[in-house]
Amino acid sequence: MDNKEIEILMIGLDSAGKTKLHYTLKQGHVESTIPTLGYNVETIEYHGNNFTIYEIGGLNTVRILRNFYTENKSAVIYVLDVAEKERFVEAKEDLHNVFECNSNLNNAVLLVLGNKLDLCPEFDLSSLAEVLQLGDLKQKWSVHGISAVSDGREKLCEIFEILLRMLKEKDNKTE
Ligand SMILES: Nc1nc2c(ncn2[C@@H]2O[C@H](COP(=O)(O)OP(=O)(O)OP(=O)(O)O)[C@@H](O)[C@H]2O)c(=O)[nH]1
Ligand SMILES: [Mg+2]
Repeated sequence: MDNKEIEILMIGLDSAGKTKLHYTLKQGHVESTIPTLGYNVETIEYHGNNFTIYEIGGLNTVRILRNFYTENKSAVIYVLDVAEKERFVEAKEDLHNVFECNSNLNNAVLLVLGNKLDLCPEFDLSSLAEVLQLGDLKQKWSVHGISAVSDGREKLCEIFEILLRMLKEKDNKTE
């Protein structure tokens, strides 16, 4: 299989766990995080592929930055805190807003990560498709559960396997 250079936009509301996930993927661990007041970019090598993740701070005032980083993105990772149910509607609106405002992302695949599963292990991930109204999106999507705190790097790297599979399926369809 050819080695791939894959650019990813990672977004989600503030405090969803994006930075925690990003640095655990990159370094294997991270002690503590502070709200991201801009963006972080890291390239992570996985099985010969380079995944460059552009992670944009989720605070209301920072979120707008993501609109400048949508070019050449094959995938969007949307991180959601499953323990913060009172913000699900806000997350749904945020997610749809991103795709409505950025036609660059029309062809991207979407991976929704239900994060902080350690806080509510009984959470029904399959409910997220409806909660976030994923069926209304034209992008190909998938939902996966994680804990950026208790899952190790190896487990979190399943995300890359899922993305590779989604991108391959999409390529097969458009050939
Ligand atoms: N229990 C638990 N806490 C988590 C998890 N992921 C992140 N956190 C905590 O949630 C808080 C916010 O995490 P961040 O990674 O800084 O969140 P963020 O999405 O980057 O937030 P912004 O930079 O504001 O957009 C931190 O205190 C993390 O330690 C998780 O899976 N489980
Ligand atoms: Mg952050």
